[in-house]
Amino acid sequence: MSTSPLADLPHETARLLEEIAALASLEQLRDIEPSILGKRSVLSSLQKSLGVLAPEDRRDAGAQLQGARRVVEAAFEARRSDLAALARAALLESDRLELGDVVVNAVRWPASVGHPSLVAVTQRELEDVFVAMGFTVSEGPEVESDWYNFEALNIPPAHPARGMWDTFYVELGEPETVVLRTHTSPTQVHLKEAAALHGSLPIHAVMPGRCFRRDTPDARHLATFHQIEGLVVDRGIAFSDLAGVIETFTRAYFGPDIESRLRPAFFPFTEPSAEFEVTCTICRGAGCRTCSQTGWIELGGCGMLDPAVLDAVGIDGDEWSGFAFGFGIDRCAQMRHQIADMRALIDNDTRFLRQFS
Ligand code: FA5
Repeated sequence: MSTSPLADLPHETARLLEEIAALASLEQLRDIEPSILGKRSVLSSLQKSLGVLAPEDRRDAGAQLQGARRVVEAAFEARRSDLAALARAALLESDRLELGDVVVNAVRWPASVGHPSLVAVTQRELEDVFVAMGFTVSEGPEVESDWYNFEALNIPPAHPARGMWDTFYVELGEPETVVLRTHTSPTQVHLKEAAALHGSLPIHAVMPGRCFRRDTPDARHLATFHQIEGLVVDRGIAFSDLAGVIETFTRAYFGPDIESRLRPAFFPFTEPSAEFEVTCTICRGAGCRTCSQTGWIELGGCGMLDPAVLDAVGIDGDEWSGFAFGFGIDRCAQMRHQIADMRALIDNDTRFLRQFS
């Protein structure tokens, strides 16, 4: 008489249960899973061996094997959750703080209540400078549609100039139609639209706010930073008006010792366009790591409004003209306070922060 293929099943089941009980970590459990429950496991090869049985014996043997498999699977899952609980407990234990790990300072009075960040202070100072020059202050949304951030600024989809702004997209609506604004320029669009709608031209406004770019942080860049946008829409505005505003701003904010210059540049929404630079205050123009050895730091872009961006919001470009600018607030703070690396602004090192309280 031939022996049943399942003669060893009780013994094999007991062996598997012992093996499972002996598992000491989730890694071991993961490693051993294929040999206990997988295609090459003892249980699977026993399953294959049932083919030699007569059909009426095969059903009983199949049920017996299924029963054994369920026991092994249940033991395996129970061990998995025990080991997971042990791993969690070990992690909590290793993270536990001992009394000596925490230094509790007796509260001294008056307790420190913190202070506005250097960037917030700088933003207020810049607003003050422009308000003194007759500008109003407006704010716009940080999440924008593609139209406000790009299209209304003369940057249609797939335009190569989009490469100038490495954009974070928000998962809303059609793919790549909602963005975290890459600059404050979309706020100009909101202002121009509202003025066209309400017939409230001219505009002399600045618009500060937070911007976002997929820029790798370095000595002069952060992924979340701040700009202050300027917009003038009026009759008979010339480039000399723009240059005059920038010159007045530089003297008011940085004082007479800082040299500034405008260099020709390209922005799709202004023509002509320029970059506004100041002497690097870290090296006083000699060249250093902060200014990439150039002696100059770019603070912003500016230019005369392209008539196409006035048309886009329904303002008659024959009657109205103007200029716009966008300065980095963090950059202004960096140059004014000679901060060699902009990342210090977000490191939260209290020794650094305390200097600006
Ligand atoms: C612009 O963003 C244009 N919107 C400026 C503009 C407005 C031009 C109106 C013409 C008319 P740009 O990408 O060069 O341009 O940025 C302007 C300034 O923002 C930079 O000079 C810099 O001071 C600041 N800036 C830009 N990217 C970063 C960043 N990743 N981190 C910190 N500051 C930044």
